[in-house]
Amino acid sequence: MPAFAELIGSLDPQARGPLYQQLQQQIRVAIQNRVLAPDEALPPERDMAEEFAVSRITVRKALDGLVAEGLLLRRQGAGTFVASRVEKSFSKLSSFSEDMISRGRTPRSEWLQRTEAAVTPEESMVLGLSPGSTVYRFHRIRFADDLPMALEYSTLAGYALPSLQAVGSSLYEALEAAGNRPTRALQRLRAVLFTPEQAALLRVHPGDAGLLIERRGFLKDGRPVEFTQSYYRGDAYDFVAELNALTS
Ligand code: 16G
Repeated sequence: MPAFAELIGSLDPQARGPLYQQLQQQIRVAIQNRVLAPDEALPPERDMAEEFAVSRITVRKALDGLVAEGLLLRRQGAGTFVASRVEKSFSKLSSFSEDMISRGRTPRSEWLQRTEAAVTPEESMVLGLSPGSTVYRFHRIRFADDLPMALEYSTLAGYALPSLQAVGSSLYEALEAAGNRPTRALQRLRAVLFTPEQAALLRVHPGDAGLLIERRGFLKDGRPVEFTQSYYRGDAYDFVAELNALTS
């Protein structure tokens, strides 16, 4: 295996700008060009410091920035790895938690809002509920390990859950326990640019690209149960769909 500095190129002490930025840029380019592959481990910080003839503080600063950008991940006790994009199938009605667990990532959420309220006119149209019905609203930042992946704004028909507290870490787990997990869904997808507020929550830059996916989930008997707007980081997800030829 070639030395890391050989792989990504050594630093130029004559170049302008701080060394940590140079190192950062070289790692960034190596990730973009797949010289460093998804899930690949980086050498320990002290080895990198030695190889590039810089201090460990410089290495740490360079890596910290790339971790914050979502290009690298730190796993407790295991080291620093190149983050992989998550490939999500468009034909499976899976939950965020299931998607992450099946890829060896640990799902986690931070609550932005969790409320029980009377349905708004818009929600009543989308969920087919009569005015005055109860809905539950769950607004979350969704993380894979420590990386924010998506903002999710879900509205659930009140009949589908026993209470607001029934939802722990997974919405679909709670719906399944209540016998109300959707069995069919309609989705639409559109490109968005993140607002400053969204960007701050997802640790990206305002104006960065994202994907808005709206899902309307239905029960077996046809009743709509879920309406969710998910704003996924454009740099974290690949959506994959299998297409069949038209049959005449
Ligand atoms: C996914 C679904 C979302 C659902 C959530 C439940 C898409 C585009 N959206 O993010 O509609 O509410 O999973 O996840 O896939 P949970 O069970 O982990 O809370």
